[in-house]
Amino acid sequence: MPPEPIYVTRPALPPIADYIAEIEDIWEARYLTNAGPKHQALSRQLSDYLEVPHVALFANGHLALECALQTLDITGEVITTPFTFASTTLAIIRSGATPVFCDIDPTTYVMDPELIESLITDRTQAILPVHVYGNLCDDERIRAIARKHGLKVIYDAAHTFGISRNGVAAGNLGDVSMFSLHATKVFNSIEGGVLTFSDESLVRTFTAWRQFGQVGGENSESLGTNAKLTEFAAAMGLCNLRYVDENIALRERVTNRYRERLGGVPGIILNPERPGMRSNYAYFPVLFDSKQFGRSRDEVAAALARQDVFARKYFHPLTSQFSVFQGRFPISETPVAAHVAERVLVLPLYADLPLEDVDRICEIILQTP
Ligand code: T4K
Repeated sequence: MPPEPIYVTRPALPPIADYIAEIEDIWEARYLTNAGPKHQALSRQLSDYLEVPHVALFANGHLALECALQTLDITGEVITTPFTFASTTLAIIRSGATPVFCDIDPTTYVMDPELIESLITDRTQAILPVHVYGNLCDDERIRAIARKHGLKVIYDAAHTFGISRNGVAAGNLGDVSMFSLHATKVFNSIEGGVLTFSDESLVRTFTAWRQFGQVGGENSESLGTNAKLTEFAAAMGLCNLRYVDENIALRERVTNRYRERLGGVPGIILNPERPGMRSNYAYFPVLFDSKQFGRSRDEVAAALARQDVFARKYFHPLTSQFSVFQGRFPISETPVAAHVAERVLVLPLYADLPLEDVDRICEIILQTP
């Protein structure tokens, strides 16, 4: 029998008995959505787990990001990164603001803070960096720049569930952070998103936005939308949260195996290990330098695909190069991001990926003709 295909990720699911037990309450309560008991329980548990003062839950991470931008009235320029998933850039533009693309650091792939000030104009209102692959941005520098110029900092923390650095949890960085609870993430509620923040007044603002601008009653106090997390999604979150630490430990095992097999190979560049950081092992990005390794990223990806291993080119193309923008954002303005996007490949990584499969994947990579 040929081996089963291996995808870049495989969602974490709890034992099915856990989920059935959890959703039995929904039949009792007949409360299916609109911030019911499961939603409220998940909010409390996530605020504890993420070690943040406040959370607001959403139907998905993308709408959570749109909520942050729209309720903070960000309609001018937003300094951001093109080395990210579509959502980050689309949220800015769909909210009526203008992205200004900043280049990235060549080793961690997050926004290079040295370059931010040169991009600030009198129209700049916010900085929206991404902790890409769970590599935390230089928040101290970014916040100092933001304070000096009166800007908001909204983090796309979609990849950062459970991460902390020197005891500070990721959700406490910036004014607001967005976590994705999508099926493909370290922790999922099938679909889902979270905003974390310390300003208590935003609880009402965010809650209203996700339900048509209404907080009880029939009046809309803002131009909100419908972005509510259902009780079934919240129930999945409650179940998965019981196993997330175990899953992260299993992901660490897989990550270590990749590091053992691929570390030190000329032309294969791994993300640096992160001292002082509690990691979540969300992604395993690898950069292929074809001059040294002898084969390009695309050749390696094709060799893997021939063996039914589907690694992904996250993030290629850069969001600034999407066809919808019709060349509006020159790639020459972010040369490091352009370089990384041409060479990066994200390898399969999930809690129950057998180590023998990791070995096989590494063999295919190393033997790529
Ligand atoms: N900001 C950043 C930086 C993000 O990375 C994301 C999401 C967001 C914002 C937005 O958050 P959400 O609105 O999504 O909460 C996937 C995810 O759909 C997306 O959530 C994620 N980033 C992105 C990095 O990856 P695709 O288009 O690659 O998904 P797809 O369907 O190709 O899935 C990848 C692989 O996972 C498949 O080959 C098979 C496997 N898979 C996927 C699903 C959905 C399964 O085995 N089971 C499944 O149910 O975007």
